[in-house]
Amino acid sequence: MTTLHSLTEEQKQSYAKNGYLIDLPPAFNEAEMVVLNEELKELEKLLEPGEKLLHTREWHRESKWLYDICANPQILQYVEGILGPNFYMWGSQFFAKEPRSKESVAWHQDAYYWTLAPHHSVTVWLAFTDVDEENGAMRVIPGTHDKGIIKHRKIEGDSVLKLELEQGTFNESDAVSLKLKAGQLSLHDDNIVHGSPANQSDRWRIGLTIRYSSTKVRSTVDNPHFLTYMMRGVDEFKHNPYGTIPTQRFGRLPSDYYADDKKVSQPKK
Ligand SMILES: O=C(O)CCC(=O)C(=O)O
Repeated sequence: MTTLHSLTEEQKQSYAKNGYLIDLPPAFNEAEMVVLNEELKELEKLLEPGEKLLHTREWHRESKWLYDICANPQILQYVEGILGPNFYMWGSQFFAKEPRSKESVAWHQDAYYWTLAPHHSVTVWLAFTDVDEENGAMRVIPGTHDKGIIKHRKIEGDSVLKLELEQGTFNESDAVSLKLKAGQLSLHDDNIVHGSPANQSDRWRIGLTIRYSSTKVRSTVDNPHFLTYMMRGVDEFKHNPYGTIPTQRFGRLPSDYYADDKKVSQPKK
């Protein structure tokens, strides 16, 4: 059995100060990433016409392959360094940009979208391809995670998210690009200001986001779509309902699963 890497005190302090962390030993090696990228094609076969990888939100509920990635021991070891011993996973979604895609992700804070309290959630962004400035790596504004929630406004255009932070509410020149090799991951706080530009390269840019929260975090609305999976420790609070671990290797949620999103305010991106 391979030894798991834990976050060092220095790394924990850096996360607390900046709201994100990179430069960690990879969760998956090169050979494993080749296999995972092949297997991803099986998941893609389940997409319906007009859908893309972004539409895989929460498919870990129907796909054991995806669930197992979310429950990967090395990933959980890093998350434990941020959230402590008791936490669950509730969200997953691919963010992919094909070569030369104009699609961007507008500057935003995850917590603006999510009806969760208190503030103690972390996202793992697992690189399926190498990501850098040219192919549209995620960018963060260090230190914005502890400045509270900023107002967002509705937008149209090339961003896959239709809300963005109002101009002048943060300093874009402070942005840091989260450059990763396939198999590496970044961690980011749900309040940090982040987004990503278009893919200007001839390469794909694919990442899997996985959302984890401390067991003290609960959904602040009655939301049938919010299902949690204990990943480590004990659930002392039992605030949230549990999901069922899937048995089939590749499966998907129905395409109309989130059709009533407008009725229930709920974690969504
Ligand atoms: O992959 C991206 O560009 C954006 C992902 C994102 O917004 C997130 O993980 O919260």
